[in-house]
Amino acid sequence: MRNLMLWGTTALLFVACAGQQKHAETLPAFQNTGNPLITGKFTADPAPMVHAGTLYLYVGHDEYYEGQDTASGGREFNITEWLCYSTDDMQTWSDHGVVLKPTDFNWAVGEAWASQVVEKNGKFYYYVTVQAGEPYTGKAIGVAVGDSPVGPFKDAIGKPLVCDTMTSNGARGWWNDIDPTVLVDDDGQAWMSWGNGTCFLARLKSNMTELDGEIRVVDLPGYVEGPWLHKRGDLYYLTYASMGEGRENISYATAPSMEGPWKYRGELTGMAENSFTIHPGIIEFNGKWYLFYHNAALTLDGHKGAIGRRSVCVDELTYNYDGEMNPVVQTKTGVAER
Ligand code: FUB
Repeated sequence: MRNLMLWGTTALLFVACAGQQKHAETLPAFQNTGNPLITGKFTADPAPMVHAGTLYLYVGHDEYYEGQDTASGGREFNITEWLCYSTDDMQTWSDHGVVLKPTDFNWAVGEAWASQVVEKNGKFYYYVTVQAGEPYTGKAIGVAVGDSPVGPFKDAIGKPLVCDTMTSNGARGWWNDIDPTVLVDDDGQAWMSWGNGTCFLARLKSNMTELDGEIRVVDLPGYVEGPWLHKRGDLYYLTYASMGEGRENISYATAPSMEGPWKYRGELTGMAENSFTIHPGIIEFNGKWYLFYHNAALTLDGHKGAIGRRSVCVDELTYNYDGEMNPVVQTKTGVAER
């Protein structure tokens, strides 16, 4: 009987592994040839996550449409889905395709702006920016949940996690609730920061789908949008898109705790090639740190890069003795091995 059970377990494991391998083999793949990293599509707002030895990279899909080049007022963007890519070594990348869309939130009417996925207790929480429909207004933050890094993901609460009426209408009014970033601290406490024109910060409840307590405002020099939270050792980092000379660059602040005080530490990058926006995504993987961002240097199907046709890139990130991040030079070679 014991032998039979052992055989059964082995057979099940074999079937499960064979299934996984087949899945990996059938995914489209590409090699890292430098920056831009992703060259098959226009992509933006990179959000890396490491799980079980694999780096997952979530991005928005910038899509060309007829008339895009003369559009203005936010219509330069046409982003209707989020994509996921993964790698075990930063060189060979698998393409998992579309993993979530604004239409997966029945209260949203579109616009797949910046997002981030984090894992807690074996669940994967996908925080997104969308355009909310009635009865909500403006930009809003939603949260979807799944049992695997590549989904399927389902709207976790059936309504926005943050909508316009919940925050002060500072510099950017109805569209300041964008670009969520979440840090799960070592004690399990999760924090979310977001915002355009104003940098908001709040605790999340342990269920990851409700805010816990007040929404604070973090005062950061030149803050525009795209915050990214990470921790290295005992130091907390809040990296963000700031206003450079007419276009965005990346700046950051550090703090000894998520409660602050946040100290401005300077610019991390210059402006991105050909792009008004830039958006940080920072992660440690296999003993190195990486800064993901986007520029608009790619030409695809005869369409040049533009404000709404961006391309995700990656360069290595290093720190100095006191935890400052050394300025990152945006390179063409990226982290491709030659
Ligand atoms: O991709 C749309 C918006 O552009 C993002 O939400 C911002 O961070 C900026 O990259």
